[in-house]
Amino acid sequence: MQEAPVHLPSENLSDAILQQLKYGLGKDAAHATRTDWRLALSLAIRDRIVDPWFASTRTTYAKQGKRVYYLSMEFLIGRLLEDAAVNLGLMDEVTAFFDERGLDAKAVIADEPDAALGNGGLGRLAACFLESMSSLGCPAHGYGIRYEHGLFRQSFDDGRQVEAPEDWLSEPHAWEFERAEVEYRIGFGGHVAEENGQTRWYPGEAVLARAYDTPVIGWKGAWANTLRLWSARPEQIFDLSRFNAGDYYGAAHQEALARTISRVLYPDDTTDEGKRLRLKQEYFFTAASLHDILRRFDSEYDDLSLLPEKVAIQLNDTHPAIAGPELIRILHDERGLSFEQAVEIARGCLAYTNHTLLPEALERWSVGLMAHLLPRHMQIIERMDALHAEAHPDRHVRLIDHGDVHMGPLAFTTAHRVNGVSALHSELMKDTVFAELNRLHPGRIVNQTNGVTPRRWMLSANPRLSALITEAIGDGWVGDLEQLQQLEPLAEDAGFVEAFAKAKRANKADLAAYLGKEGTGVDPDAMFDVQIKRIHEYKRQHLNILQTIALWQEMKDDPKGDWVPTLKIFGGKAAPGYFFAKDIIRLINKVAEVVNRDPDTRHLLRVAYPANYNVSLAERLIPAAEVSQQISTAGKEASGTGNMKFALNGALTIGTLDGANVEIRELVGAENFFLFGMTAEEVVARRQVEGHAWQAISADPRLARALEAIRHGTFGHGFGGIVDNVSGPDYFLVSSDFTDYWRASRELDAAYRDPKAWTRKAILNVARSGWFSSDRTIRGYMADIWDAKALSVD
Ligand code: T68
Repeated sequence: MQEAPVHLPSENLSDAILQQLKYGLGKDAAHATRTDWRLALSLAIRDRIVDPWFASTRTTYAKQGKRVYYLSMEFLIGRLLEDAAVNLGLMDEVTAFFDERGLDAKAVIADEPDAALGNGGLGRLAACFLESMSSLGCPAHGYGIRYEHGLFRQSFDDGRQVEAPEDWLSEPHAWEFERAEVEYRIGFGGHVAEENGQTRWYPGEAVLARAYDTPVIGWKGAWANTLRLWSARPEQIFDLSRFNAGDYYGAAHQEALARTISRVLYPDDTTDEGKRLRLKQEYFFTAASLHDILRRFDSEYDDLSLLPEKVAIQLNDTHPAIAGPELIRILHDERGLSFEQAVEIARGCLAYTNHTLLPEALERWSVGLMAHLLPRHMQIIERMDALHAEAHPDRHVRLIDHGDVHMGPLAFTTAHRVNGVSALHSELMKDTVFAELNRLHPGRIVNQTNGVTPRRWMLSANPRLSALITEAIGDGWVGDLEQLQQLEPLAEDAGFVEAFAKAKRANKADLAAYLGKEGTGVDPDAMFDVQIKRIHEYKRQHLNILQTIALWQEMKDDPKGDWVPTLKIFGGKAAPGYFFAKDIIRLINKVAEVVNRDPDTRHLLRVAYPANYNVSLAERLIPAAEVSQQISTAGKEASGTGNMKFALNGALTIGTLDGANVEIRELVGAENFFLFGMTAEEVVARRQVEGHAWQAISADPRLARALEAIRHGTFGHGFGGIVDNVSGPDYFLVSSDFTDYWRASRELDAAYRDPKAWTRKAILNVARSGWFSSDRTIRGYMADIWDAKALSVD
């Protein structure tokens, strides 16, 4: 934790940085390290956020605005310094300051640890939403957990993923303010008693949740919201009597146990193991957030029926779904409302976003565990289940089924709106997992297609293209991304086409230099083809690597052929317990080893897999990408947001009709998108075909040969599981989609051979991607779900 600055911040940024270095950090400029400079800069910039932050809070109180609370287990915020400097318009001054001292501003900014408090898309979406809510002036708080260790650090050992703990808090964290006075007691276990007709829960143990606030400044610094993260602490620091008796371990036991709750981010993006601790984490941050929300509400209003008018609580997936029973418990048990009133008010406040239809990722908790950890909540869930069954006697939806509490249906029934994250996904929700609930509650499911913040994913990440766009159409696009449409006519302007291609080429050269340092020699003129995301069978990195093997084999047959030199880039982590995904990682690395050193083809094909993919690496890769791989089995990727970042940065997508790919293709135009593969409906039908994988392999000699090479050990051994899977059950239809994927890939190569036509397509992708701004998404939530109004500081 950083001490508060002791001096008033200087108006002049240079002076402010020097003041912070001296008085905030106690360092002399002559001896400052890069980290000292980074911290001094961060503190100087943080000082500039405080006034707009206070002003935003005062405005919300004064105007009695409705507040939005975004509850999320994950906020994948990455680095904060550049976001803040960019949004405050300070980047030029920052660069000049370090230039003058012979220091590289970029390196200073890159010194910040990447806050990886999330696994993937869900956590990054929450971070983009925070930024957009601030940029739009939507009064909001993000609530989550201050994990001591974020997502594990990935390295490779002989191609295998190795996980090491991540340690972002080992250095001082310049952005947060610890709020020692904001602390809530969070109980677990114990028993429930009836007293004078009132039900009371007496927890058997408790921890304290302490608040840490990070201000989130919006575009042009006009508004700032708060990200409040909870850290777990013991009620009693340590047991002095045990300590004095020489039992040092025993004395520290309680503390260690309590702190475990906010120790690590759960490293899975599909399944939930480690049940007990995970459920504790979920209740811990949800309960602390609700206490905080109600405390703030009570300070302004004294009529609980106003809650839905003044408070919107968004549940980011079901991880905070215990908010329903907890809010009902507080309103009914502690505040004396009738159960029905409590349910109605809670539902008026709550809304739930679903991010997956994968059955294994839908949360459920055993009744035994729930009753043990949260006995009163279990009773409330039983009562809600009974009420729901009573209201709809001929229906089968149960909140409790086969001894499990189903968090999806629980969230659904305690929310007034439920949303999917792309048009296709929202429709599939109505047809599949929530079909019956949708019939019972028509109109409750709405769609809000995801978006990404243009400040980070264009303005900061791609300064070259940003400058070019601003030169062409002015800078209005940063706050209103649909203005990119004005670029359309420039796709026919030879000068602009050339400048655009030059910017992309320079971004590629930067990335080539970076990857070169990482050990992969790279030709910046090759086609940069990128697949970055969590490693998962449904995302089908194995389809991509199979096609890469087949391509390599054909190149070897005919090295003088008219091939497009290609660099295949992969990035992503696998859940530590997901062994199939880890095999895919090792296969990619082994293919890279073989292909990259093959003298016949190394001028034609390279494979790069930089380790430890994270937000900062994405910011390097996306601006340099020319091809965006979005190849999930149709019906499985809820939306995707990487797909939007690529299109916005002028990469052309090769993809299936899945998630937001559908909307991207509609907007950028079918002729500027390389479509392949089965539709979601065809996927369902294909699975019914007996021996579908074998049929596909028999019909495609390229696929058969690629699989044969793997089986015969061309890339080492231990890949039988992958080969057996894609030639046997092949649930994700890798084999059945292979032939069409090959066709689309070669069409893409053909298109790449005409650089001007390719660049035109790339420009049209940029010009037509404005709709994918998270500003648009947040406006949708404000209008359709939260009924919240934007405010501005007068
Ligand atoms: C992603 N989900 C979707 N989940 O897969 C992606 N899950 O299509 C979508 O674009 C994105 O959400 C945003 O809507 C996830 O990222 C998780 O990370 C996750 C984490 C823990 C448990 C389950």
